[in-house]
Amino acid sequence: MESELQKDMLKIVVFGALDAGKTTFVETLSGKELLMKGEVGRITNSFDFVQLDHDDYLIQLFATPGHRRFSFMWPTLATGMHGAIFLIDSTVGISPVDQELIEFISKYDVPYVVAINKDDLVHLSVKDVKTKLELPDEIPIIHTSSFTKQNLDLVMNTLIGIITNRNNK
Ligand SMILES: Nc1nc2c(ncn2[C@@H]2O[C@H](COP(=O)(O)OP(=O)(O)OP(=O)(O)O)[C@@H](O)[C@H]2O)c(=O)[nH]1
Ligand SMILES: [Mg+2]
Repeated sequence: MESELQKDMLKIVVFGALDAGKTTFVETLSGKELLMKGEVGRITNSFDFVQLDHDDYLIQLFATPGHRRFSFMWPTLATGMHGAIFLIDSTVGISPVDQELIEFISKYDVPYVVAINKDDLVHLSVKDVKTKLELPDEIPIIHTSSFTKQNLDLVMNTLIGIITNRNNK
């Protein structure tokens, strides 16, 4: 088996508004204790970090703070990322912070996947999300639940597939 050191590293960053479920997403997906869990009173004020062994890659997975007060962290965490996951909180719908975040992510020339999270509570339509965020056709939009693990692997595999295709061109 290839050792972790021989694998290519991918930096993937999870964005989303306050409480969208970013920390839970990273914890559930990894299934292990985070190397960094930067929260106080369940509000992330710095970042979360975990390292994952994924087939050909070593994934460095970060989650950002959603609170507007800590948005100064977003550019720092985005530096050098190979791809992003953007979480929407289905129980809230599309908020002004979502609009701001999608603009922010789009400025980086990296692939991203939109996850409509908390699908176990409220089901938002893909069409609605796509229209409200004015997403280009090529952006994958996937229903997820950080609680039930619904489609978390699919989100990660979809994003890694796009990054790999792009790197091979
Ligand atoms: N039902 C349900 N609850 C969720 C899901 N994801 C997260 N939660 C809950 O939503 C709340 C916020 O989750 P966090 O993972 O802390 O959200 P966050 O996006 O990291 O929050 P900030 O980093 O502070 O912006 C917690 O009570 C979670 O248990 C989900 O998919 N379904
Ligand atoms: Mg968090």
